[in-house]
Amino acid sequence: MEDYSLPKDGLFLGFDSSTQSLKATVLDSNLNIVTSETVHFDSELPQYKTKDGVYRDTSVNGRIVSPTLMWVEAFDLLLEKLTKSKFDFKRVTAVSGSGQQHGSVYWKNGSLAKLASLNPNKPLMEQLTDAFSIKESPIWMDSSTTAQCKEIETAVGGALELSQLTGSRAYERFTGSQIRKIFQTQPDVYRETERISLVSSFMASLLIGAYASIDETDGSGMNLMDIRERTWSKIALKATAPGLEEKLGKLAPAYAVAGSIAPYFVERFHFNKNCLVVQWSGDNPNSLAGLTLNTPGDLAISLGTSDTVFGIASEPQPRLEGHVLPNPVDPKSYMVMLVYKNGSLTREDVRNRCAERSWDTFNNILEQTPPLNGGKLGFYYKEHEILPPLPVGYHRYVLENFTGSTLDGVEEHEVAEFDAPSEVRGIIEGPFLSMRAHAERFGMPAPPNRIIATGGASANSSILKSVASIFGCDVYTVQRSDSASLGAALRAAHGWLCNRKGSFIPFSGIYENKLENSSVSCKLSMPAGDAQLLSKYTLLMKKRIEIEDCLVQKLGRWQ
Ligand code: 5FX
Repeated sequence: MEDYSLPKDGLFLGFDSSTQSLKATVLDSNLNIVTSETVHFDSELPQYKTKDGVYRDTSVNGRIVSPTLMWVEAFDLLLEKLTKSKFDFKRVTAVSGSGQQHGSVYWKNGSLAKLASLNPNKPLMEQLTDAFSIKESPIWMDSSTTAQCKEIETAVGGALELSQLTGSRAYERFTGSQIRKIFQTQPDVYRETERISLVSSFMASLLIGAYASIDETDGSGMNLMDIRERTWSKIALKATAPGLEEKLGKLAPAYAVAGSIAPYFVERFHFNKNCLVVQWSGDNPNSLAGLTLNTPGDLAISLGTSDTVFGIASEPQPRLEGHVLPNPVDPKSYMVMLVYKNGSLTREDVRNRCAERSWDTFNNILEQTPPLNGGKLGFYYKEHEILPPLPVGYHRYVLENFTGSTLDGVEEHEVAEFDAPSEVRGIIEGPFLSMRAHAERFGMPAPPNRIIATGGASANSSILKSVASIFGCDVYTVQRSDSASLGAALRAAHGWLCNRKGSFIPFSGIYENKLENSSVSCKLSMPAGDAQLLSKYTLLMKKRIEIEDCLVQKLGRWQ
């Protein structure tokens, strides 16, 4: 019997550097949460003047960035908050973290030296003001690189070829096209950059006082990594920008140790000098770990700023839609994922317009409107959507003669508006029908074994009821909606164990016998809806995807 025990008094610290906030979650050796803390960018760092953590540049179509230094200052503030709450940093055995995927940071020539000699008497922000060649990091919401995406796909032989090579076709938010745009439009800045980090490896770099590797899982969100070999792809590098491999550094598995904690943190916050920093990874991969997803057929739906659907696959076939990533907690399998840009901010828009800005009112309306919405289908894109690739705009259709038993004779016509109750149901049913349709097209099992819901909106049982009816399976929730930082804390423990053993150990090793009573257990929240309703939703979904395909033909960014 292997010994997978964690040090009895040890703590495992997981961060989550997300679009709107920076969070920390701390687990003890029984995997119970001992403390958590958050810094909300807009309200706690108002000097950066972000809205939802970002700048939407109205002068350039689709450019969305965040100030890199804000992330550094948020880190200073979060650690100060933990200090004020008398958090005992000495007990932290290992740290890891989660970063919003795809966002990139550009370190100016000479910054490694700065990182390696941080003065513990000063905050990080003061010492890194001048460390970045680009002050505003492009993030996952950006959609300004359509031209570069096309160039990259053409150079590697087409969209499907790129997807088979890197796990995804070219996407505007993926780091490769972002880097290419910088190389093309600001060649001097590109030349002055000695290292390009992802948000995840950037934050890990701060903790180790040196450049941390990009982990293989988050690395697959760049259109630059060969998904099977887990190495930088020469063809993709060449298609993106010259001299890039050197600026990216090496890749590392997500369970590897990035380094020991830098003296800066030992002296300033009294971390133990033996505290290990485990590779940081992307937010969705960390959520997969935090939800303890381990069976193919389990599906996770994360309802946050972006909505994502993900699961595990052993032999995935990358396609034109969706993404394949290495599984962050199992080197043999993969993670498959669908991403929607219009998540919580778009739901809030409808709530504000149609439900008196109140979730209670919204839920009452949702409960009182009939499933299938009388054949009304809404497509709500407050932001340029990723899946499908459609521009900003709301489209509403009414299906004539829709009874739910056949699509024969069912015709749709577009309308300018829905009444408020139909709009409320429309913003819930529409996106979930789309998720189900794309998940099935991508080869995810239908119906899933079960769905584990996470993210802010997973606390809303009226919404979960629709999920259970539309997907036709039981929906589970976790006690905490911050699965990304929780997953990071679990990965910190896992990475520490792998390091002790000197090789990879199964992720389940860390939670064996502990899952039931720990903070990471999940519970059944909503049983599957009835079978008759499910078959009606199946027809509605088919109609929806037909209309969606027409919208893409007419308005899609790739046309
Ligand atoms: C994943 O591909 C995405 O673009 C988003 O889910 C971001 O990771 C959100 F942070």
